[in-house]
Amino acid sequence: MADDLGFGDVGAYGAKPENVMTPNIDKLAEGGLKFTSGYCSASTCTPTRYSFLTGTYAFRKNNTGIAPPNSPAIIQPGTETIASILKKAGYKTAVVGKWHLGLGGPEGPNWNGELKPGPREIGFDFNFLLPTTNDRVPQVYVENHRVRDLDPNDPLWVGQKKPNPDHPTGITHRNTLRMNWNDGHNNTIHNGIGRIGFYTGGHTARFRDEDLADAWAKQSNKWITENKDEPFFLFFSSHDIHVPRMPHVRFQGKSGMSYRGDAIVQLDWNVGEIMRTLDRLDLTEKTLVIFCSDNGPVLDDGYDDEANETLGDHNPGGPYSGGKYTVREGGTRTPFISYWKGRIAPGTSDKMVSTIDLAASLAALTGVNLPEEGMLDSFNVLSALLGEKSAEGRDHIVSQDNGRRGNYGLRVGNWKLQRHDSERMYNGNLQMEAWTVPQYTLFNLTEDIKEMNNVYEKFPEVAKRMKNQLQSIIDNGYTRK
Ligand code: NG6
Ligand code: CA
Repeated sequence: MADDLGFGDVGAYGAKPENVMTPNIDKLAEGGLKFTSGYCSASTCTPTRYSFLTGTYAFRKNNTGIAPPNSPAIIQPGTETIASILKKAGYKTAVVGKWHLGLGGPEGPNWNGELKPGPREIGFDFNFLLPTTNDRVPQVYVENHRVRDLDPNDPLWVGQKKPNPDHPTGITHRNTLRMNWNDGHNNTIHNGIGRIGFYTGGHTARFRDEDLADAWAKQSNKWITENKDEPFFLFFSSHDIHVPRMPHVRFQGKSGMSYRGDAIVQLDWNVGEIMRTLDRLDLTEKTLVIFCSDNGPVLDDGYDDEANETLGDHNPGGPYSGGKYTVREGGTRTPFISYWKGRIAPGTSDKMVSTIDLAASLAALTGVNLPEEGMLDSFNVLSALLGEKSAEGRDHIVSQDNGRRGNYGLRVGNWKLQRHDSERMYNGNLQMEAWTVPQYTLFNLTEDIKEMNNVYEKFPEVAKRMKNQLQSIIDNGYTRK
């Protein structure tokens, strides 16, 4: 799962080689099934990841907006997840990379002690994590229940307020930054970059932004190798191409764009590393690989990294409008590829599938029953993922932007309803401006792929039907039959 990667950000989905090259991801698309209606469930990170793991839409649960640095665990122990399901089927399970779903009990993470509950309490045998996002503090790895390489004599403190009046911040020490901020990201400075939130201590545990991708490759390759003789499930959760975009020096300047493009090259390398490991272990024909993203693209996400200025003719959202934070197609329709050498015939699929469906689909693949009380919105789209003749995708998909009182999108066939409950609505230009719209808008994607022409008044029957459908999806509390 990539982070903030848009529909048009990879070669197989239309990115031009002079802007960015993604040979490893393209290889998956060429040798596997490239979905044109592959979705994630939200246009921000935490709700998509919540739904991906639990198989339930995040808007059903309070408090599933973008998680802050000291967020307690959002998914409670005892909740069935894609990992616990696969564990039941005898799989070894791991998550490597960005978590952003909180750690610890109601009081939040105990950074110097045991960080639980966390992934291990909801079905993962092993975790090696970046706790939230790398623009949020702290810059440390969490390996199983502990911060890795933490020196007990230099305890790690994480908080929302300045720990002391002299604590250097992105405001007081702005001239020392190597990447300037333009919105938020002006609290504690680490590695020359201002962050969201404050922290002190834990110096031996801190990493450099430039080394994240290498750490993910090392840990996932090691874990795959250790578990090669058993069935395994790896949730590989790259931080690329989220801000701060600070790729390793060997990837800097490797795209025709700024660090946003270089981070895509780095992500592609990470994908290649995993595929090379599978090849080396002779596992490629025994492994289903899914490539996806957690939300659509954003250019300027709070740092001056020239993503806008160097964009040229690159289209991060492909043909779609909107992106991260929006309920337009660009917010949740992303690259989505299923690859299984020898099992999935290469091709393109227009079946509607979502990251939220992976739980039910992998349960079907491994012969596990879904819990009666959970995975309320996960559909078994295995036949579509495998590209079988009888393939069935979804007949509808709901998207959301962030927390509970936010905005929704509902796609049924080629009709798209948007519902705006929040006062703030981001516009379609990947800019973070407030935009006022009617509460409901309706679009015909067949002739209006960019959702520009509101036909809500013109098609009152469709509008009414979809409005009611969305309302009952919310009220019923589930969509899985
Ligand atoms: C926003 C941050 C943005 C990003 C986002 C979460 C500011 C001004 N913006 O609040 O930079 O971190 O949260 O992104 O601080 S996500 O992909 O994890 O949802
Ligand atoms: Ca994201």
